[in-house]
Amino acid sequence: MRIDVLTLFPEMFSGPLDVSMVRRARERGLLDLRIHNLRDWTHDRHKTVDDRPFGGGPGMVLKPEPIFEAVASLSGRSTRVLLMTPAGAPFSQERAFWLSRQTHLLFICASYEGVDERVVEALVDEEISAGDFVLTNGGLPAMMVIDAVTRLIPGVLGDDESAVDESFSHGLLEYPHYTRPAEYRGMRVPEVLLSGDHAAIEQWRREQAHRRTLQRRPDLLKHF
Ligand code: JCQ
Repeated sequence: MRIDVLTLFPEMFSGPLDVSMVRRARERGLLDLRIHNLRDWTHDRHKTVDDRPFGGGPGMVLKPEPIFEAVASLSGRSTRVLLMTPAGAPFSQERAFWLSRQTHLLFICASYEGVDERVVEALVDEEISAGDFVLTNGGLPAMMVIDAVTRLIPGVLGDDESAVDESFSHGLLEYPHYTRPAEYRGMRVPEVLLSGDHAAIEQWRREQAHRRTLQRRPDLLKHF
């Protein structure tokens, strides 16, 4: 998969995408990730990317011209253009899986100021929200989506790791996990996990997942 990112702060993207599984995916050629500075598509001396809003009001708005030119130069037949914004559809594991089956994603990272609506109308396929809060710019949400999508690209996760995913795709929160030692500072691992009774273990985990989901995220149980 190829992923292009348009941002005013390309420096943000070094670090999170240079470690762990995203790094491995890039090294193995499963992910071709390219970070671009939106200012590279300006033509004036000051590399102007924003301007005052028509109708007045506070803040600035990202101008359409640099974004239109950047998207034209970076996108092809099969490009999916994504805009990170609190006004978008909430991101989800289901959306991550769908995006992981695309061949080319292009992220537009706007700022709190927002972007000229003609960009949304003419260029953007999908507006995605990382949650109900406002950030200074869409860089962190884009990195979040890139991380969630990358681990689902076929061949990135090992078979062992892929199984972990299933519990969330089943729509429940994960059951609690334990490792050695069986007792630590007086805290014991639940006996059933030490029993070797795989049917009992499976039942316990199912119950724990349901109980947790009911307690913490009852909204998730609507699917059941
Ligand atoms: C994304 N949750 C929060 C902020 C406007 C495109 O317009 C805007 C973009 C941003 C940056 O993204 C976020 C965000 N998901 O703050 C305001």
